[in-house]
Amino acid sequence: MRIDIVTIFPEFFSVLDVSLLGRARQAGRIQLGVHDLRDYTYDRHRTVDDTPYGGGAGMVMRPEPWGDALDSILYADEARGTVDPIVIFPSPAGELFSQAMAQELSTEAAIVFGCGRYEGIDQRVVDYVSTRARVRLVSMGDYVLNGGEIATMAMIEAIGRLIPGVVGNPASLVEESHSDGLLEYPSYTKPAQWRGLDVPPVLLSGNHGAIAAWRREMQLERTRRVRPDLLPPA
Ligand code: JBK
Repeated sequence: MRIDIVTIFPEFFSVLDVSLLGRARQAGRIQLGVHDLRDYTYDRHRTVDDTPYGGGAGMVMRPEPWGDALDSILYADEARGTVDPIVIFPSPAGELFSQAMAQELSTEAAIVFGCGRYEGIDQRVVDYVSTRARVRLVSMGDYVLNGGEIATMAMIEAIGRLIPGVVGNPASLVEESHSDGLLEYPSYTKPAQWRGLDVPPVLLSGNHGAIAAWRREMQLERTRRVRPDLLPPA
């Protein structure tokens, strides 16, 4: 998968050099391009924002550098033979990100992330790019961030680990929270007793049927208690 990022903080993405994703890049499973939006400005101060038409607090990102940066990335994709890239703008006004969306996006050949700052990007950037590529506005959740960078990082981690060969043990992909629509059961390891706290005896019983039933019950109990919204109406 080819991933391109447009941002005014390219240094943020140096963490993608390490860990699982870093190894996936070295193995050639993920190709990453990080682009500084300010490289597409032509004034002395490398200005990327301005006051909003119609008034209001905060600044809006001007369309020209965004248009040039995205044109350049989409052109390079075409020249490389990368087919049909999807462009994602992290935004509190977008559709909510989910494991299902991560699953869907992990099958894309190329994703471009546009990280806005300030009060957002001039709407014409989204409107224009929509005429050239598939575009999605995606939200990580209903809280306020300073920009799209951290949301992009979270999406890249969620998507990247679903790419075949990126996570060493594919079984660990199926057993986690959200992959079956329920929260995870609690996990224990050695020692069997610690600070007066015992591992639930069923886990030491060797009875695989009883263990599976107990884990299922724990998943349901946790989900009912903290995330009833995840349960089917019944
Ligand atoms: C938020 O993706 N988001 O959720 C997001 C992106 C940019 C700014 C934000 O406040 N929530």
